[in-house]
Amino acid sequence: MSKKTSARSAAPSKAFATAVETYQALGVDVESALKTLAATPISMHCWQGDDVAGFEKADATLTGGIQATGNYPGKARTIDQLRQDLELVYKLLPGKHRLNLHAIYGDFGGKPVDRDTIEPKHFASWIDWGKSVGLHGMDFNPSCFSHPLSADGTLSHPDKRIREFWIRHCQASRRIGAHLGKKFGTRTVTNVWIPDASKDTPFDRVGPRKRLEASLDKVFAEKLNAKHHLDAVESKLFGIGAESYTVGSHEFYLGYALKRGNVAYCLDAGHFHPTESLADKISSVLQFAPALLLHVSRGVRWDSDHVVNCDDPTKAIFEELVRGDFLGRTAIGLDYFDASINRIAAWVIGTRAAQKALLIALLEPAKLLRDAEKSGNHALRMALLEESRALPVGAVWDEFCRRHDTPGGLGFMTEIAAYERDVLSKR
Ligand code: RNT
Ligand code: ZN
Repeated sequence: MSKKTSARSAAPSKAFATAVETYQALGVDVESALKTLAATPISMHCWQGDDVAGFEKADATLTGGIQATGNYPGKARTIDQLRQDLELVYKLLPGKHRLNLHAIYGDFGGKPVDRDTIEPKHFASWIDWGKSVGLHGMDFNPSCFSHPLSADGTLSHPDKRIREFWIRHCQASRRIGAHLGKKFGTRTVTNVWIPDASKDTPFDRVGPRKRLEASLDKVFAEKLNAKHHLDAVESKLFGIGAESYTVGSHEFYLGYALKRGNVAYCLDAGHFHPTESLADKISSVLQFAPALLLHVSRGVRWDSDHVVNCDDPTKAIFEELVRGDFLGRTAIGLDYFDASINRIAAWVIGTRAAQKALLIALLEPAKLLRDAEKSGNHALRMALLEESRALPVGAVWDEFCRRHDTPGGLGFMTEIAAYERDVLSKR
């Protein structure tokens, strides 16, 4: 992208040269790690910019058991504002990335367009904009929430007419996804998540799941070009007002993805019991499913969608992707929405945190760790893992940022503060 403002400093730092030697002594090739990092786009979610409101109408209310808390000033209220914000975000991210759109973010030109009648043309201006800022591509999602017909369920609703409305919406969304993929020449993932669930203990757990399966079969019936398009289904354990039963549970969607064979399974880091490890699920899912979509998120005590940090659970996810050689079969998306801090900082910090977690994983002394484990030397394995925790990754990260003409260290916060002063505070 020719988007960076900061002047690139002429040469790598001394700290980087020392770091390369340190990693080399552990059998780690820093240049190859940087190459893989540069070749791994993150699909950044558009909905961090406006608390999942979208552009169907002003003051949309978010429903479906998901919630953005906080009231930080400056949120994007128009498509132009959201794009202006995103331009700054992409400028502050090293590498080429993707944008993940929800159906409610269409360019509807102020006219009411119901969800079952959305078309590729409503996303034409997004494609033009995305190309103009050099995006790697776009991903897509039907929006089966925040709608009068989604209050009591969508694809599993007992009323056939309501189910069919949402089937049409998901079918339309897949066509838009395939269109985006074709236009960008990279594969678009269209991910289906529905909020269908029950606050209190249901009597019948079977009926809704049968209906959901039948609806999904209709949604996915049309064959789309796999070169441009990949379907995904996202499971969940619980949400607000959805504490007792979720129709599209982990077992349900894992089974469904496997039944179809060409549908990716989406693991969201906030969608499991807080003591479960998302990272541990990756190798099991990819043992059988063709592809994985990740919603990297940070649930704090519940599916709270806090900004992603480079914390232990996040690092563990990326370690698994690298150790298992799964990067080629995994689409990495983010899913969080924090309205309590500067939203642009939330985007940038979270995306950079995911990239840093990937870099740390790519810099593990993998060969030595494998050898230690193979020979049964578990003390050495532990020592190596401990050693890895204090390796000079910061110098490598800064070099990556330098090569991509992006501020290293905390430099990005200076640009965000200036934008807050000049743009956000005037909204
Ligand atoms: C909800 C799911 C879903 C949404 C977005 C907006 O729990 O995680 O992915 O967050 O589609
Ligand atoms: Zn999600």
